[in-house]
Amino acid sequence: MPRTVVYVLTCLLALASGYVDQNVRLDCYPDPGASRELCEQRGCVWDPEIDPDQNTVPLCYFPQGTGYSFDNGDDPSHVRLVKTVGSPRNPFDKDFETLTFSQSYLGATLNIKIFPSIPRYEPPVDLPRQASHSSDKLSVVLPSKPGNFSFTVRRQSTATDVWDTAIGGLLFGDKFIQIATYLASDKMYGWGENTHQTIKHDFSRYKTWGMWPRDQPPNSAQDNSMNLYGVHPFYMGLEPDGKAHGVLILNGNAQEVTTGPGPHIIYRTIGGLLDIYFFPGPSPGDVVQQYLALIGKPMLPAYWGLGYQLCRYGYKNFAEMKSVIERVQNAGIPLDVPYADIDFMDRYKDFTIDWDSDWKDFPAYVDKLHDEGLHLILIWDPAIQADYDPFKRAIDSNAKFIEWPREDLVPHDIQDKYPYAKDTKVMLGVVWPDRHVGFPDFLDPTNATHEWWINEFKLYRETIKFDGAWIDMNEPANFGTNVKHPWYFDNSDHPNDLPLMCPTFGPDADLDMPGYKTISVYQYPNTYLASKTLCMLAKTINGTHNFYDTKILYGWSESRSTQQAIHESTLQRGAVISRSTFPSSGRFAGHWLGDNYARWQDLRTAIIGVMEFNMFGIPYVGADICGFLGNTTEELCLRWQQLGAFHPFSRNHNTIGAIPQDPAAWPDVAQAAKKANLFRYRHLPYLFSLHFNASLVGSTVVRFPFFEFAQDTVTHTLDHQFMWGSAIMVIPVIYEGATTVRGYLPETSDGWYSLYDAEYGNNIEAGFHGFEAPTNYLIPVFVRGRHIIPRQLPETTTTASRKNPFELLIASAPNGKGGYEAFGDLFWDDGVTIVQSFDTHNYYDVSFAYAADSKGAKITVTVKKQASDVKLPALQYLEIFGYESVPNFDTFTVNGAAVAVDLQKSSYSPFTKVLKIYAKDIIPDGWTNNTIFKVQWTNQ
Ligand code: MIG
Repeated sequence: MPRTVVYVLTCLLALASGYVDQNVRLDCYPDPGASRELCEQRGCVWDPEIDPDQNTVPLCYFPQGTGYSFDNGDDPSHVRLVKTVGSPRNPFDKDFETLTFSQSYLGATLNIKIFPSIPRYEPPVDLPRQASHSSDKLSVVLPSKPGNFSFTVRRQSTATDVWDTAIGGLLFGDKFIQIATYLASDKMYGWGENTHQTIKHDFSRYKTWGMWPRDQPPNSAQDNSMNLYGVHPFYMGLEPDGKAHGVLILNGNAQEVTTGPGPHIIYRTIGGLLDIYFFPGPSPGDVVQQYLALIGKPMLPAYWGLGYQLCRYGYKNFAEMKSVIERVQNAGIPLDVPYADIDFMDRYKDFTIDWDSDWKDFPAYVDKLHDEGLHLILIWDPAIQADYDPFKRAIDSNAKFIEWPREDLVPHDIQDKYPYAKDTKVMLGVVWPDRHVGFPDFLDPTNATHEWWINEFKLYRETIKFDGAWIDMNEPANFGTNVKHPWYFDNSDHPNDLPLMCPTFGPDADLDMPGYKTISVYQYPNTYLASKTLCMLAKTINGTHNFYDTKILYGWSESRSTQQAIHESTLQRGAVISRSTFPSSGRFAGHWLGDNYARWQDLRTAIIGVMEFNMFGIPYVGADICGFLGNTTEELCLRWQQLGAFHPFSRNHNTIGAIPQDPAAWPDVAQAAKKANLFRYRHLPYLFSLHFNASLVGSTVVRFPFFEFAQDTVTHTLDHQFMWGSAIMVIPVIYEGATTVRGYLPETSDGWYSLYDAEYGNNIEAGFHGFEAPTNYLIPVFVRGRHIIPRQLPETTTTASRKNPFELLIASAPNGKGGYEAFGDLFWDDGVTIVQSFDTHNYYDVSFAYAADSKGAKITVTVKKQASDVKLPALQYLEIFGYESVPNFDTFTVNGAAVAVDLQKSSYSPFTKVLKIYAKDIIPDGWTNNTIFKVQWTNQ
């Protein structure tokens, strides 16, 4: 037969059989147990050629034409969809026969919704939903002919389709919803919370990522897609020309996303509806700003919250905690926040102290720490033991707990042991305390739960003066759900409390055993949606909702109440970090990346995790320095201290039973940590300004390098270096035994200067380098030209360093007219006052502009906004990189008046081109005399 005939016949056959190319398939059997027979029963196509051990291609896939149809006579803002005749049925639920497709805008943000005619659950997250702005636009394009329904989301300026759902596969049942789309490129970043080995998703294969909060230590040593503590159904895409867009699917149920080589994605959820937001960018920073206009901008942590933090689980006693703090202080390592983990409590009950041990001395010690300018963060688990005062006060004040839906389901063998719970439907579970616990319903709309939680914080603060809160186990975690012999039965520190059992068969198992359970169940042996948590059929929001729908918001809602509790109990800004998060958690809390391992792989994935959470609107984030689980090593801990000094939330934390890993445990680690922390503390005015800006206008603090250099495609796959704002590039050491690190400085006319031990202040060419990185140097750090960084001499607490004189680091860049320039900003406030609103908040907003040429230089300092109750310490020092002429220090003036330069401390090197000018009171304390300060000098 002629080849063309063969080709035509093959195509016809393919159409008839529904054949789909291996690269663009939509899995019809994402659950376990596929076989040809079962596949065909679903109306799907079975591919006998694929070897599942060699290949990730779906064996059983939806035929072409799966989905809904439409009639294009409709109003395009509300299109009626009808299930396509002959389309396979939803394998897991009954499809709604008709759906509505709607589109609208929130400023520049496009919102597409797909939903049936009956009301559907939408997560009650009360988002600010402010209109966004963009120089570009994304529009919806519908097919010109009636028939199979699909839509594209098209960028107006370039006609790039960022989504094209012509791939088909739309399904919509009560507990199984699916949508699939082609993407504009394979450059996709985000989705969470998962461990990503690379910043960019890998589209060379099919891979499914789970999103469902779980008390699950990340495992970085192995390629996996485990669902971790929080859920972030958000990604950023880079188009072929480097333009960026973002997509949020706002859904509150167990969900997952599959990436495939199309490049395409398949998104599945088991509840709610499809509520999809498209952010047009066109820069990555624009996308984040547009995203945060919708979900809310991050909280501003207290200034001390940016100090170094030291924690461990399993201090043997208070004496040990005290001695560790003292040895870290004695080593001269900056330290602001020591913690105690659950060890100090009376049998792990919140709001208690173990008075029968030496922890009785803890509260007095905290007062002493305060006198020294340190602050304290304590841990709270959400679960409250059912037989002590906080629980009784909750019941008495009508606070709500997660409950059984009906009295006849309550297990009385457990309930009746607890007089306060006996006549309630509170769903009792098991966590660290010795006896059963209830889980406060922080979504309770009556406010009684919120008020009770705040009141407990206030009462407790009469005992111990904490300043911030670490909220753990809020997925929420419950031990041993549906397990007859849970792990704690064999634990010497936990009694054998009867575990929580959820209905897994019969009419009450609808929610606990839905048709499709997502990869967050399928990837673990003997697992349910309720594993490690509460039963799906439990009731929340004062009995109106199922835990099946609201579990995702548990950490979010606890964060909201806890931020308020910290504010009301301390009357200060404080800081909260939460293990479980959801879009908009950043408004209330930061995050740590959970129970990582003390392994090099985990150090590497931490770099990625911190950049991702910044993109998710939670910039106050870090990983446990030196690693939590397992024993660290001296070298790993040293490198991690060096890296962690650049993470916004910078905390060394260790698990029970592991060897000590405070930085003073080894002299070399102590030296490295001291050096790295002193660098951090010196640059805190910049780091704080980045946080301030993030809260004020919506931005990131730590950034993927591609945020700044989207046109430089090398940055699109840089996995292990990151930026502080737009100005500082950090290239950490990530391999054992390394004394150099291969790193990349993006191509830019701004130029780069070294900020670390090797070639400090020198101009460094763009491109790949093997940077020197011995353990006694800082890790390689560079400042980008055209930027000005405010800094301060460091001290060993932020309380002290805040009082030191200011400095400006000026990294100059050619201005294109034969001269040089640089710009920067500083935000400053008292560091502790609660930010009710930036309109009324007391803060400094200062901008810096530098200009130089062969004749001389000028720095214009503009105090755009001045706080009335805070004094900005004097500006005394200027350090300029890339200064090309020999200055004449005698000509130094501020606003026309001569100011004496301290010639002992000032210098210029024509070789390194570093100029240092020290003068007492370049700008005196308060920066108050003027709103503009002109600092000038001429050259020789
Ligand atoms: O079941 O409080 O992620 O940071 O040290 C473990 C003890 C409970 C888990 C947290 C970890 C903390 C630990 N907690």
